[in-house]
Amino acid sequence: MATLEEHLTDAGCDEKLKKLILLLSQQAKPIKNAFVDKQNYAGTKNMHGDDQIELDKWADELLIDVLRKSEMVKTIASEEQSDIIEVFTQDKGFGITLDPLDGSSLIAVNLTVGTIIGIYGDGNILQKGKNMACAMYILYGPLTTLVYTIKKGVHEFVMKDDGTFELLRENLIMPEGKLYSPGGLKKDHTEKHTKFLESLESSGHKLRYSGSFVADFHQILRYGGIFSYPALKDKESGKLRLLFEAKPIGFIAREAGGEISTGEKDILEITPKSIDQRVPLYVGSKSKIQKLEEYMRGYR
Ligand code: AHM
Ligand code: MG
Repeated sequence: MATLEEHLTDAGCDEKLKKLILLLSQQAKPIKNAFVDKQNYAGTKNMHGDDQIELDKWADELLIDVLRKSEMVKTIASEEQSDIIEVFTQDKGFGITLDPLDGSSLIAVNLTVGTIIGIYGDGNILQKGKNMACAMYILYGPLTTLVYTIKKGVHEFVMKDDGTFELLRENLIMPEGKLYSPGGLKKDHTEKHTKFLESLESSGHKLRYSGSFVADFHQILRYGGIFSYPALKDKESGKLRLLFEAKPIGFIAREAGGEISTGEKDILEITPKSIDQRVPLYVGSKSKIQKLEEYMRGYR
């Protein structure tokens, strides 16, 4: 089975981008190993008001430190940091977005969490998601796996004991599927969203929701269906963050034949105004996103 490095080479990946993806993949082992010792709350909050877990902060600092030293990166934005980090580079350098540990409330209950990464070729992270050079995530579950796309298919790798990654599945395509993963409290859902969820329920869709977006999305990617974290009655933008969560996951979904939408428009077409922007989010099989948009327009 091909290693991640061989796979990137065979795909004709640009040498610098390959080096960067491999560098990021090498952080999976130290992060996974740190789960044992870094379970406590750090006693701090991030800019979104979430309590930071020790491991969250540690993984954030590790990734930022490694990227700063890489001499390949111009800008870094992390869900755990309030400002964009500018790094001096000789040439143009990449732009990176990081959700160091998505789903971190699940660390304490030993459910799957993950690192979500977006890579922009020209250092500008405040541009449309469709312009990304690469999106990837690492899942820390029973296996540690890595999913990436450089717009040449979506591929999944598994980490071996030495921390390197080996191909598990190539060219993932999201099936139509019958799962739904609904975020947000039912009492806060809008009428249109509720109607849409009821249509899924009455047509035999099964509810699967863990509270870790990246893990819930991975299940949708493999088995098909739809994940939602919608606009809520008192929070029009929902919960999930455009830069750190929506764009990279959407980039992977689209490449696997799926779609991502706010319910009204394509998330990969949104130019972010700020790094902490939130967005109502639906991601899943193409026909389900089409149906959802019809519900949102009031056509159903
Ligand atoms: P996090 O990045 O701080 O972990 O927050 C994002 C998480 C997502 O992974 C998940 O979809 C959502 O928050 C869960 O929220 P809720 O607890 O409202 O279901
Ligand atoms: Mg997150």
